[in-house]
Amino acid sequence: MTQDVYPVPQELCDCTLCTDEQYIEQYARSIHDPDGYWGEIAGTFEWFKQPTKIKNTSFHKDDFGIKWFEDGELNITVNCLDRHLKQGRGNKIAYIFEPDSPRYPSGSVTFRELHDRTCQLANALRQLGIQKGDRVAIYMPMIVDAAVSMLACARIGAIHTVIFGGFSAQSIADRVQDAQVKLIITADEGHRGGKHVPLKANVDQALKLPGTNSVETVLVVRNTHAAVNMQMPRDRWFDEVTRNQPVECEPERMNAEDPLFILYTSGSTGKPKGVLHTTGGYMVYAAHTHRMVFDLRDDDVFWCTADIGWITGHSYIVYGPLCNAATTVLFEGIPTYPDVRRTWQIIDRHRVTILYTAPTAIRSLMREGDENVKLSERTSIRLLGSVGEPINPEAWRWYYEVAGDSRSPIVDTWWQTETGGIMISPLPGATALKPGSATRPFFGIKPELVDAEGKTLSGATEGNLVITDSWPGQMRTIYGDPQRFFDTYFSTYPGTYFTGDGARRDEDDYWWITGRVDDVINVSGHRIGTAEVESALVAHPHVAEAAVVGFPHELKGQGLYAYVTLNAEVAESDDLRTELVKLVRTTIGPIATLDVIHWAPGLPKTRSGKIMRRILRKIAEGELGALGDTSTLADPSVVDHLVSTRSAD
Ligand code: 6R9
Repeated sequence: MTQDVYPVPQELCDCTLCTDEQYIEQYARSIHDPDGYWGEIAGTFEWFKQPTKIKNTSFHKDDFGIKWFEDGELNITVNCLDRHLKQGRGNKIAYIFEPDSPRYPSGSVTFRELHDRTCQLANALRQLGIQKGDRVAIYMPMIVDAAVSMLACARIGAIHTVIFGGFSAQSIADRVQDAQVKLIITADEGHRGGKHVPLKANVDQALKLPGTNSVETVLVVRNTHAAVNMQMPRDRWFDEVTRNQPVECEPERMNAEDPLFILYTSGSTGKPKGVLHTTGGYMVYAAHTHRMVFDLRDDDVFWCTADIGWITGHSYIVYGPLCNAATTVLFEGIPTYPDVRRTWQIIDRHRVTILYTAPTAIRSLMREGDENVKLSERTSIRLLGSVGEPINPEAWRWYYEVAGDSRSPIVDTWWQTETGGIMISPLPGATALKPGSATRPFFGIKPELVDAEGKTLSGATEGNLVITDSWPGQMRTIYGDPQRFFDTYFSTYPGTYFTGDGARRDEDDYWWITGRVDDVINVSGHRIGTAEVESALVAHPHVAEAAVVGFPHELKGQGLYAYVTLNAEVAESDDLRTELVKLVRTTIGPIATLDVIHWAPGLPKTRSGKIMRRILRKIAEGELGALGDTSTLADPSVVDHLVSTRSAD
């Protein structure tokens, strides 16, 4: 445990959106008078009809429901685009585009141009028969047209579901089927780290899989200009359908509680769930957190390195920054291409003032040594951010001292796909920092710790992290499965939202997130459900059974450790090992790369047949002396075997 405290720099105290005193006062108000607090914030946005009802929420079974601003009407793209044009900011740069290869020139798009491109695509989508409520999938590289695609859907009230460009054909098909997607927007190929990603070919393959015939149209952006198969009349070129469209498009009038998007994320059981966010609450929360947590100024150049396929990209590359009229860097590539200096070069080239990235990226840059960083100036940087997984104090200090020259505060932001925006984080002008702590709750957020029985814990202690009341950015349901929504999040500790994370609260009421307490593994900041990996493994004809757990990994935070039981008469071999690793990668995507396969003639199970993951986790972690009670196992000798074969694997 670290006792280091980094106070708020003096110069920030004088020019910040929120001082410590203001935080304490406004936080108290946001908790005691959420209607007053959020009503005021909502009033700073543009609505067709201002909401008069602010909060109407209950986490209890009998009257369960989550509604914010329920009689308000708006279109989020009016707030992201039109509003700024009206205020004379049409020529401000919305996106600075940095291509995968630094040999190509970077580009930029103003709010006016972004508005026009959004309207053109929105008109084209309407012409292709897309209406309010229809689902549109977006499977794109990190290019401006990806943001344009999201905005065009929102313009006409279509519900977008962005599928990360690293996902496989099978993952695309699963999502298309679950959301009954009508149209897909993709590109011929993506560029990533000097390689070409065959996006259109993956879509073609996905649409051959069963359950995908809801798709009527595939729009294809010409990005690398590679030759791709176009299946007429299903496939249409993006530039051809948008080229002659007017640059104005009547925004759809949306109720605040109308869906904005679905984003699939892994849970502890079954297939990924479609997290559904609605329009009004999500907008207010994404924009307000972005402004306050990054202490935003008009001349900031904000760079969030996430992919738009994740919630971080949705909230802090697209909706939050655009609502705040911020200038954002959109980077097509990866931090280590063509070499490890790239991140720092981009910062200098575009005079980035705020860098928001993930601990896994920080650790991999840290490993390359300080010299590579020191070749750059980084004098533009004034604030650093971290998201996606717990940041270890060592990486925190390196980020602070080397990347930030001990000048810029770090906001360690804890939140989730389900929460829509940042939940626990320092505010740079208000909060003294402790390396590794996400510090204090954002306005309106009431975290608590409970023990396994659901008893509320007080004082400095550790437990399961729950949130006891609703906030505007909260997800509203799992698409098509409201019962699963309730069961997953509100039934474990009745009356509260269960995050799936564990946390510690220290003597200063600072929060320290300790990681997932459920069967979700956080690999390089990406959530992977053990159940998904296991079902990919058992699909192999030679595999009888599989159990997957996480284990500490130096770079990725957590790695994937699979125990695999083969069918009788099948021999263990390195070829089979390679085949299984490949199988999981092609079923889910390259983010699901197994680090260890441990052949297990048997798995430790209770007498009722439940796999004892706690024991498997301990073996994977190498904590062989701390296996705990194994007496309830149906066959304790299974554990001895796994322990004795561990190092051999
Ligand atoms: C935004 C995002 C959510 C899970 C979450 C937690 C972990 C995210 C964190 C963090 C410690 C932080 N997590 N931020 N853990 N400190 N600052 O990452 O969403 O992909 O849904 O992941 O990530 O375990 O529950 P998502």
